[in-house]
Amino acid sequence: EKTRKELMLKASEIHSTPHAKVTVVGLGAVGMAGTYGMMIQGVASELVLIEAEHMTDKLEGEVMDLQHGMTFCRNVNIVGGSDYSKTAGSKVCVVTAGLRQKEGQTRLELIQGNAQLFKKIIPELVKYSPDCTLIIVSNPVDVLTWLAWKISKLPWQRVIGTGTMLDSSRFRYYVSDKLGVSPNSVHGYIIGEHGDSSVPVWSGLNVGGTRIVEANPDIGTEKDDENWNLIHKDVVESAGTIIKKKGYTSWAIGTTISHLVHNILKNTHSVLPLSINVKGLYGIKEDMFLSNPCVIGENGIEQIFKLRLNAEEQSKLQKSADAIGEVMKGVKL
Ligand code: 6V0
Repeated sequence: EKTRKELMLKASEIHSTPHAKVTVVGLGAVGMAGTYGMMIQGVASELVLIEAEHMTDKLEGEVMDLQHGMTFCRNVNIVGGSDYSKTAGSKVCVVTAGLRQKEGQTRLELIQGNAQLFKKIIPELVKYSPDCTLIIVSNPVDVLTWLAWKISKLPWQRVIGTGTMLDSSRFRYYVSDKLGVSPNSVHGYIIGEHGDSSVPVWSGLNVGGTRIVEANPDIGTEKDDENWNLIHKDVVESAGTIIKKKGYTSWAIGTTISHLVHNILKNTHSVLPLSINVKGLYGIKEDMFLSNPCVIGENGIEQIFKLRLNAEEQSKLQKSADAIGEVMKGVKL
């Protein structure tokens, strides 16, 4: 303090109000990759990291390690703890806490343990940041986003699952690799469950202003002698393959989180496939969260695209909704 006074004259009292403040709950592989993405891409001005109490050493180690790189990043303040009062006034809260799949396990099998965790975490987040947008990453993401919406009592537009944003990115990558173009020049969506029953919308896949189905009418079907449908198989199996090889997935979901939070804080109105309440869409009658392309902005979901699905896509989407519905039935609110 003495040295500071020697160096500088105080010109005003500092009243800090939260600006682009983002909370991340759960500092495992996914939470850390998302945090690191946001830090190096200059997405947030304040990052608050929350871990379970028995993980204090891990939390403090991670926070210190990130802080020591702040010199080379755009301005961001990073703090951590297990006390939710630190999260007050967050614009976006990202939940990545919870169990992850073991080799051979499906995402839907994680529900009981992670639902219990959400009953503790979500009320704390909403208590301190009642105006936040909640982003759910933990699996099974569609069912947990629905649960987070129910627990939080926030408007559904502000409770969003990353859903098939990751699956669609994998899809675009594999298509781009086959065509020799950049992944961000490929426009295509995977919708439905983030998981085994996801639905690739081959009918809308386009590159360079051209729908690929017009060049290959059999694309995505068994009839196609180029087997483009294997791309969707690769997408579905990619988490399992990566988990088998390195134990967990992190970098792609980390950049997904960072990109999504950027689009919310910067109010970009970008179109992203996200897990949202689709009641009333495609003949779905009850509250249910699954992925569909949406327009996203600073207050959450702004518009929902009405995809012109062909009969096969529509029937696959119904099956995906049924798979999610089955798991929802087992969750006690
Ligand atoms: P991990 O590395 O085991 O990390 C989970 C973290 O959550 C651990 O550090 C725990 O200590 C922490 N945690 C547990 N309880 C609490 C609590 N009460 N408060 C705060 N933190 C807590 O798992 P990983 O990071 O690999 O995965 C996290 C979740 O993300 C899992 O459910 C994955 O299945 C899911 N993923 C979702 C993806 C998606 O596309 N939606 C992609 C990848 C993983």
